[in-house]
Amino acid sequence: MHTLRVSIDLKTKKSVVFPLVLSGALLLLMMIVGVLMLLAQGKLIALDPRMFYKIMTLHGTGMIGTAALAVSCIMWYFLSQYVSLKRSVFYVNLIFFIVGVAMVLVAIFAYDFAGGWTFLYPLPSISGGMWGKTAAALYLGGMLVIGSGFLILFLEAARAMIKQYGSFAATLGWPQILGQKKGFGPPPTVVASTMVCIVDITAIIAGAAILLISLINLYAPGFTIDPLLAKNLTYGFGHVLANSTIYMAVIVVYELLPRYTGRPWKSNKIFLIAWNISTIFTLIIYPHHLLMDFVMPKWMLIMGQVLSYLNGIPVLVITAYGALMIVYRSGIKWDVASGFLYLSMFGWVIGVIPAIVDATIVINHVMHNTKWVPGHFHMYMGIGVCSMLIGFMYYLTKVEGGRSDSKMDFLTLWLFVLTFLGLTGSFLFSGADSTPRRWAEHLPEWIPADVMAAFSGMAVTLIFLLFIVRFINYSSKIGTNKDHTDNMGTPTHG
Ligand code: HEM
Ligand SMILES: [Cu+2]
Repeated sequence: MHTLRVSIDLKTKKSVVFPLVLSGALLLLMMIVGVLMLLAQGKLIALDPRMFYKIMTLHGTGMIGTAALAVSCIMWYFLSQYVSLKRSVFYVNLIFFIVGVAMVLVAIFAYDFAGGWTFLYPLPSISGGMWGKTAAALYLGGMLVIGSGFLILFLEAARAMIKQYGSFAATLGWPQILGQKKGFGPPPTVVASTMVCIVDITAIIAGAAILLISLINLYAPGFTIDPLLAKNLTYGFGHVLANSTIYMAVIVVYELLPRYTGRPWKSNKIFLIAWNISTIFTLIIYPHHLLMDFVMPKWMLIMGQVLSYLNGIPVLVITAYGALMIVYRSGIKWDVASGFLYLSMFGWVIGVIPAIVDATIVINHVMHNTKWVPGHFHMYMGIGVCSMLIGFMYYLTKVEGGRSDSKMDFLTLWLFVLTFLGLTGSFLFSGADSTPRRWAEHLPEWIPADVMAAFSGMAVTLIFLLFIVRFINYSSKIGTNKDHTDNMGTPTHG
């Protein structure tokens, strides 16, 4: 017996609505900004290079930050079923996020900060006259505020899980892996949330350290840090935070595909081992961003390369395989939400392949600063993470808000995937053609792919606008729908 609804209280259900609307609006804005960059690179509009780097900084920061906020709603929503979370902490993070975003916006548009979302030391303080101390301080401070909000959120999730299950060893299923306990480990959502807490708390602490040092360095230039250590801390933060979005988002797949098919998703031994491996690897593979820094210890670079091959693979394989198995001959009745969740697997798989290519040291020396890199991460962020998010939003408005799927919803589902493939395909093409990334000015030979990307990007943006309108239209009804049976009742689906 199963129902599509999740048994958590109404207030928790409603609490995710505003952050999801906010995230949707911000993602849309960032997409428009992305299209502007492409139009400029493709010489379809004239954009002052100074403005290009400002909006490039905005797009990178805004996309990663907003994606993290949006998928943290997925984690919060489903984790609430198993542990008791303090809702006030969820709101505190939201407030920190809004304050931090405001600081970042002021830094970029009022004070001209354009140092990139990676704020690589010592660039924020040495801008060659492009921006001043206030700009850098507001940007770094804003990032620190956003990071602190997330830190509090993950600490709360960690606290609640440890209270419920005893320890992280238990939530990662060590007793089952070691054979001390028979049967299945904790629910997949708890396993995934543990992983996310471990990697993100570590990442944010590394990030906070380098942000604070950079801030002090702004006002006390004598206070310096070894730039290589700074780069390690920065990527230890940036890589992990960006990467962890997919591990938060995938929770929606573990929770909903079983509800759609009436088959449980259990954490068996292989599942648990895969998540344990990915926990460690996610933390230690960031040196793949430093493959060009020849002064790095060689063993770290080799580790970064070899483990990058393996990093996402265990979780990706058990998840994609698990999704196939759970759906196979289940008689599932597809709707738009489950369609998105299924397609997200595809986005994740195809997004990882170019990443593996890039993580090879010899290839990386040629490819790393080309558009190949944005090509790969736009694939798994766009078709992977965004599809999981949109699937969650469609699920909420349907099951909790009484919306029903229209033909248009199905059409936009396919158009989203196809146009996003067009966008990322153009990026990969540019990369293979040796177009550098992060350049405002492109050579004539590079322009056709930019134009192709610009038009695909415009289509993606328009379709995403439709999703957001659809969500907002039904968002106020979330929690009020009585058509589907309540959690304790009899099933209406399956
Ligand atoms: C319509 C959709 C999108 C468009 C048109 C777009 C466009 C772009 C462009 C043109 C760049 C700069 C490429 C270069 O280096 O030359 C870029 C970079 C980037 N994008 Fe997107 N993007 C889109 C969606 C996304 C999404 C969904 C995410 C993540 C959730 C994302 C995250 C990033 C990041 C992190 C960068 C790197 C910024 C940097 O190099 O500092 N983008 N995007
Ligand atoms: Cu990375």
